[in-house]
Amino acid sequence: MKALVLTLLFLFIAANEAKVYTKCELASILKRSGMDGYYGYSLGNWICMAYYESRYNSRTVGPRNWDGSRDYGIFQINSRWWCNNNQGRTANGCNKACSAFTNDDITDDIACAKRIVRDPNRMDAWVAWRNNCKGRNLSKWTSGCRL
Ligand SMILES: [Ca+2]
Repeated sequence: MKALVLTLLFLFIAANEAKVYTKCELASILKRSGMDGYYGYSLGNWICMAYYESRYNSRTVGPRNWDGSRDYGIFQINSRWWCNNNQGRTANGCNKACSAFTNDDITDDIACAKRIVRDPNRMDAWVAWRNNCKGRNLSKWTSGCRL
């Protein structure tokens, strides 16, 4: 019985183990994906945004928003506008299931972030970016990284 409990506990922990990127790991991936300067936003903006949105955890699912939507993944992509979580209305602008934004492959998350920033709100779409990164000196977000 004890072994069973321990096994279940282990499986539970393993299933919930999240991929948490390091700052430089993410910086390198985003740079390779053409995010440095994308729509005029330097790399530091994207790293800073991801930090304050998800702490670089690709499996983050946010709490329910006022409109019933949720935010998914490393960039906290919203289910009302950008992905479908089968819970209420969605414009599904990135034409994706929200679950695609909670795995460890952030290729599609990056593609969706590029789509989001092309909208008139630009990076203001990310409240955490607006509150913590916008207009600031962002050099620390890429410092110490070999890019
Ligand atoms: Ca993904």
